[in-house]
Amino acid sequence: MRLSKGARAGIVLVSAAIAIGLILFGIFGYLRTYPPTVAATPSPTQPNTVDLTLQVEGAVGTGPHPQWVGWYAKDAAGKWVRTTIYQVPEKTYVHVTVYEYDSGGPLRNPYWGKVLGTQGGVEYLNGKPVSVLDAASGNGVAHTIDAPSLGLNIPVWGVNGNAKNFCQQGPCNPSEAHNVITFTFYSGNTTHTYRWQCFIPCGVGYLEGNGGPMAETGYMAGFFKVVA
Ligand SMILES: [Cu+2]
Repeated sequence: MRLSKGARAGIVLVSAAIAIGLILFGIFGYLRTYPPTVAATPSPTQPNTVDLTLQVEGAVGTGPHPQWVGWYAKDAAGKWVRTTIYQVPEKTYVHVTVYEYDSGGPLRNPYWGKVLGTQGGVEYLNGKPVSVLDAASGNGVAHTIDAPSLGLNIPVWGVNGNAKNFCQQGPCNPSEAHNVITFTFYSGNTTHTYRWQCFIPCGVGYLEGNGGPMAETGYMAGFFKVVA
């Protein structure tokens, strides 16, 4: 059977429309779920508390920009997921552990060295409580976790970039040079999505250090989703 010209044109047009629809569905589906959300897990020891475990490194090692600086979060199965979107319950204490593998330096604004918004006004740097970090000395500050609407400013102390076991590519592991920073904050009494970002212009190679990973969710910017 020979199809008429009109019928053939119709088949081509309908096929093209279906193909374009499928491509758009795929693209928007990807954008909706990227990067993924990792939920904090209930603390096995503390009441009304969830645990969130993160790591940050100079090169994430995976994804579209393996050389970019960025964060991972540990999911409920113990797998490291490259993301900056974290889900926590409302009216809950969030106990955060950060494994820090990147080198640091002086801060452009020393105020960012002050710990703000945590239980007791401190963070614990390798087990020791500190309320302010002097980034002009030692390894300096590598990154910060800032969620202004939660009042949170967490300076994260760097490692020596010349260390023999400096982690070159993520996800890193504790046999490589690192600091452990822990702190606890209250998630608040309402459901809300809070933006957070690193205040250190750590996008090396971009204008003033503020482009690239600094401008993209999943690297140096993300969200705390506070849910019911
Ligand atoms: Cu940073």
